[in-house]
Amino acid sequence: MADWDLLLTDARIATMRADAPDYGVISDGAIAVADGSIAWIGPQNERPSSDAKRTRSLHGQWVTPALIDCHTHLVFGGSRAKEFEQRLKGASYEEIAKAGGGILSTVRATRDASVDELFDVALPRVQSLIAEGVATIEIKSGYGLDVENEIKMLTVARWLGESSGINIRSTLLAAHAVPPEFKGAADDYINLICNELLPEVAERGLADAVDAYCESIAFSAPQVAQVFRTAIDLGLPVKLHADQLSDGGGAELAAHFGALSADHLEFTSAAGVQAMRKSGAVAVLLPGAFLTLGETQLPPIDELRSNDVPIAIASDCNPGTSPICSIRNAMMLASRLFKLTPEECLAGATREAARALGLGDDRGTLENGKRADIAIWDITHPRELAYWIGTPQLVELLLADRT
Ligand code: DI6
Ligand code: FE
Repeated sequence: MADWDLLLTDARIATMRADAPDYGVISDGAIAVADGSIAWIGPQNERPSSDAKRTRSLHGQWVTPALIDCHTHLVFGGSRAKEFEQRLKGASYEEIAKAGGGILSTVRATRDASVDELFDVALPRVQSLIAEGVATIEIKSGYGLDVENEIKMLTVARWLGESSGINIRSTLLAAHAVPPEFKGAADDYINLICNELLPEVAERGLADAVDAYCESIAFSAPQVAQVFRTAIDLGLPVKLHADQLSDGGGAELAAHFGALSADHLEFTSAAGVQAMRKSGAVAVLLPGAFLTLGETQLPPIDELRSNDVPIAIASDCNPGTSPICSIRNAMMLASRLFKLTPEECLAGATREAARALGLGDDRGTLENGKRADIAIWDITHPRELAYWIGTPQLVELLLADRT
């Protein structure tokens, strides 16, 4: 009987291991896969002799860990192109939100859509990420804002996971905006989330994590804390949209609750970075939102680097602030706007994105025992992955479940 299901030979491998320099390159490598996991990886001339059901030479092509988009809102109804136009004519994101547009206009369209309709508009967004080499996507709720519609969104996310062939992690983001029926009564909405929605979501296993939006146009730190305490009591990990438009102490709040990640971080202070360093939270940077909102305040990149806070990059795909359903474009923007190196960009969409989802032990690098989600590329070096704009270089995405 064969020991391995698949043996890839003659590969140039960017393992992206945390403990190896320069992309963790193995220039003349082989990878053996068994039961969907990497059973052996290393230089070809060190490969033990073992039988494989299938052997495939990659003829010197590059392979990397499959990409991971660890922060998206890609399930939503309607379109916000009109607001995009309004913003270009001078209206601010906050002004539009306060006038009942913004997130709330997507809430109306999402509430009006059926499960089937939401699935049908979201699937092409998932497929466009897969076409770029993405094998794990996080999808947030947050446009339902009541028990029925938040659960509808999470159901769509689970369904996308079952039908797309890749791994989808779903996140409950009920504390995204105050729903219209709770205008002026945000605390009551928080109570609804904590007393009704979260227990039901946890019991039905519909979410892998819980997120919240801590911002002056959304929820205060004490309101987020109440949601986080409830989530943690129910055994769900937490993460936070933090300090995107102002320094609301979001990074500190996320760190205090042991959050997997704090995301955005444009206005995070030095104290916030320190708190993240101590807690081990991943910094998820979202350059698509930075670009779309025309932000000028950069996240504290040097501070994050010098404190060894892991930096992930995600698309933040959403109709309002980041209409970018592309992790490759997010990597490209992170290099141009945030001056991340190409290696940081690739690590941010593989190793660190896996950590941001609490999946660092399972995927995100090519190492023994990890999931065999592998991207094969037509490139001269992995630094090209943050360099080209709009050039699809994926040759093939190998998925662990299908090897
Ligand atoms: N921050 C964002 O950038 C998105 N959500 C959030 O909390 C915006 C979502 C939207 O405008 O629809
Ligand atoms: Fe977001």
